[in-house]
Amino acid sequence: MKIVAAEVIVTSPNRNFVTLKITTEDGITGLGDGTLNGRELSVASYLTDHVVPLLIGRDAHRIEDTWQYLYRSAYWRRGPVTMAAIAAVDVALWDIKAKAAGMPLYQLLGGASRNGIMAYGHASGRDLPELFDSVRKHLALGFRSIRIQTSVPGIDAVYGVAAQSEGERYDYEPAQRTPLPVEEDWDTRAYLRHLPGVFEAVRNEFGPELPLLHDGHHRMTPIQAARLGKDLEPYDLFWLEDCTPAENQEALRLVRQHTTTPLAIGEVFNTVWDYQTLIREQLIDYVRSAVTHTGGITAMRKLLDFAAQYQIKSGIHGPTDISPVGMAAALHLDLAIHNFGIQEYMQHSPLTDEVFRQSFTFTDGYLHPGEQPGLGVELDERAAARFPYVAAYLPVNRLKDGTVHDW
Ligand code: GCO
Ligand code: MG
Repeated sequence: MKIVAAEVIVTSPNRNFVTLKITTEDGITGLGDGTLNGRELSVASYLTDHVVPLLIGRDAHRIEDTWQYLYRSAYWRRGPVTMAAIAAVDVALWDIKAKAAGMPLYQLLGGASRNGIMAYGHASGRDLPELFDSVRKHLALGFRSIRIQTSVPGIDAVYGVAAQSEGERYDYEPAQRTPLPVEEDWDTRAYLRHLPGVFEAVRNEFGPELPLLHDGHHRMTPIQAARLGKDLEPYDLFWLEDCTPAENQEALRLVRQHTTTPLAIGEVFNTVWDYQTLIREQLIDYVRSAVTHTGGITAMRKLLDFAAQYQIKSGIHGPTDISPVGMAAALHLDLAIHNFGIQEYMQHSPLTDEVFRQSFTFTDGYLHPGEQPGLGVELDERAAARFPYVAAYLPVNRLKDGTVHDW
């Protein structure tokens, strides 16, 4: 089944998305997500200038061969731009194969291993009443697992809190449409003092059963992360995410020696190599990669199979900067694998849903990819054309003295 066309579509219904559409000689089309928040046009160019010409005339059924061809032939391996571009091709080819088979993609991946996919939502607030309201709002939406982010006294703008606390749930978008990145500030000692009290209050208000998560966003040193993990133990977290900048994988040994709080890492990683030490030494509990940033279904499946040998589970990245196409790919994989843990889910805006028509559902805390052949997502190209690309930047974080910090 020859590929006759491949087209990159950049659209911005509230936020930017990069989608690859592949068409085969018998008219089947497949969609892949290549969105890299704040660096979207690099992936669009990588695809248009360097990948699309290689796809024309190839057999759409040869997914593994195409993956290896794109990964190895470039010579320059790994990196978020390359791996997002490969993911876009890979997911589009899986979409085509499943449509050709007349099955939802999860069937080709081995069929369902569960009835539904437990999802967690993002609650946040500048103070406890606002945070409690946000938790209640998420419970009312059906969420049964909730991430808790909060402001810290003395810090003016904490990433992921300010943007979400106003207005509707889909307002959370860390990339701002400003000419320069927004600057946020940070003080790790203040954060370490404040956070355990927040979790104590949330537990007192909502009881012991609700699974609670927290994202440290790479801001701590190993010894600070060890202390936070220990201080949070009484509140029984489902996970503490990205506690350190984990490209230093060995650093996690120290954190692990000090705390039994489960650890989740990897949304900024893009290959299995980034996890070698973390998985082999069982230094983490959940793999946070996105299908969109880690070379697609083909590569994620291998990564999660490797993790499964060490009882490490999936926690696939699913913020709104993963398009509905990337989300659907994650959901088919979540349903099929044995070592599923949890799925992050932040609903997209109504405008995004107008451009990307989806068949996945969210009921009583559980997602399901639906039964349409393929991924179950269609792109309305006329609607997409109404929303041209708008430059947007992720924030910069600075310590009180002005030093640039992780965010
Ligand atoms: C998460 C993430 C996101 C990222 C965002 C960057 O856990 O969902 O930390 O909020 O910051 O994807 O583009
Ligand atoms: Mg995160």
